[in-house]
Amino acid sequence: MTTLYDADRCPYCARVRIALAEKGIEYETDEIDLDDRPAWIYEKNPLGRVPVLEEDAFVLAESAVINEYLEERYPDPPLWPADPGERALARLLVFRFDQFSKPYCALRRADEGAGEAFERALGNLDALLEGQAYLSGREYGLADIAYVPWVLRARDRLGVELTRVPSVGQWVERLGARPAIAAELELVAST
Ligand SMILES: N[C@@H](CCC(=O)N[C@@H](CS)C(=O)NCC(=O)O)C(=O)O
Repeated sequence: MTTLYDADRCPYCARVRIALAEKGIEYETDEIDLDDRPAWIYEKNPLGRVPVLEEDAFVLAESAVINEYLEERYPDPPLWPADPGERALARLLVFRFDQFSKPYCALRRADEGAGEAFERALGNLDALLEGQAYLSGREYGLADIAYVPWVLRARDRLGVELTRVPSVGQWVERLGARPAIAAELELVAST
């Protein structure tokens, strides 16, 4: 059995929830209270963070690594582009995710100048999405899954308007048609 140590409000967990749903993998969820974490979670992940994926004795942390694992273990449907160059560029986006998450966290903290910095970060995504339908390239995939949880939370929880980044807005609309993303949208609305 596959178990996901999960937290509804966590966007890193959302990455894994979405990948599991896209691949049609059955799993159990163990919801972790992030404000009162059980001590045993440190046995699963020494950093004490979620998500953690468990399959019998196999335990794996780090959302980007978990999703790479899921892609290799369950190759259908593929969530990386077939073209090596396109795949490398999509991986680069995931690798450099801090450039997006840092301005997002600053915005959540309401740091000075955070609104402008986050607009710039969104603007970078917008420029990319003007030339390609998905962050992963020509097809939807793991780079989209890596970023969309934060974009949904920025829009629906932090009141960030996507009108100034129309390509991002259209990308979110396109993604929202997918059941895996629609389920995440519902979760964001309900938590
Ligand atoms: N790099 C990790 C980050 C995971 C993470 O920061 N999870 C948060 C919840 S959204 C957490 O567990 N926070 C508890 C802590 O940092 O102690 C990943 O990609 O899985």
